[in-house]
Amino acid sequence: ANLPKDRLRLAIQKSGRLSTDSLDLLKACGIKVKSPKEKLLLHADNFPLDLLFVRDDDIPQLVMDGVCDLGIVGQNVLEESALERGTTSAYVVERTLDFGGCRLAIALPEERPYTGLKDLAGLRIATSYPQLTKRYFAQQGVPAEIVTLSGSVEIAPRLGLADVICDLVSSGSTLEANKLRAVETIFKSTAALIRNARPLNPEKAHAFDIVLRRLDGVQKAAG
Ligand code: PRT
Ligand code: ZN
Repeated sequence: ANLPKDRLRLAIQKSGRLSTDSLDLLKACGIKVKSPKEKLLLHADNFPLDLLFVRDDDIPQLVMDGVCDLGIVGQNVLEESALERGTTSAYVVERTLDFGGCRLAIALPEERPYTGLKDLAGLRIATSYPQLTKRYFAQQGVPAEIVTLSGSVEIAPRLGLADVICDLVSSGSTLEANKLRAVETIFKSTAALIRNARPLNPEKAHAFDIVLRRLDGVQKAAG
C-alpha cells in the first residue's frame, strides 16, 4: 500500500449509522476536517491524519491489508470479516466506542413456538452475517442452513426464503413491524477503533498516541 509516511490514514463510514458519530468523535478529539460529503479522501487541517470515506463493509479489509492504518467500524462487521479471512491477527482493536450499539439476534415469526435452540434444528436462517451465524450454530451443536442476503433480511420469512432470521437489532421496532420476535442474542456490538497489527512508524506512532490520549479523555468525560 502507498501510504504517506507521516500521516495516519483512518477509514470511516461514508454515509450510514456510524458516520456522524465517527466525525463527532474526531471533532471532540480536536481533529478538524472540512465538510466531507463529496471527497473520498480528506486531510485534517490541524493534525497529521487523513480520512478515507468508504462503505463500512470495506473497512476491516482496508485496515487488515494496511491500506489504512486505522478504522472505525462495527464489531459485527469486523468479526464477520475476520472469520471470513480466517484470522484475527491482522488487526488490533484499540478501543471499543460508545456508539453503534446493537446486537445480532435470531428472530422468529411471532406465531412460531420456541422453547430453545433445538427447535431451530434443520431450519433455514436468513442473515447478512453468515460467518457469525454459522459459528454460533456450530458452537451450539445445532444444524442449520444459512441463507445469505445482503439486505432486507426481515422480509425473508414472509417471502418463503427462510424460516427464521439472524439480524441486527437496536430498538426492536423493525422486528415488531415485521411480526418477528428475537429469541437469542448471538453477538453484541458497538463501534470500535481498530489498527493494522503491524507497528506504526515512529512519526505515526507518536500521532496515534495523541489520538488515543484525547479519545480516552473524551470517553472518560462522557462516562
Ligand atoms: O452503506 P454502508 O454499507 O456503509 O452501510 P450499511 O447500510 O451496511 O450499514 P448501516 O449504516 O446500516 O450500519 C452500520 C453499522 O451500524 C452496523 O454494522 C452496526 O455495527 C451498527 N448498527 C447499530 C446497526 C444498527 N444499530 C441497526 N439497527 N446497523 C443496522 N441496523 C439495522 C438492522 O439491520 C435492521 O434492519 O436497523 C434495523 C433494526 O433497527 P431497529 O432499531 O428497528 O431494531
Ligand atoms: Zn454495509
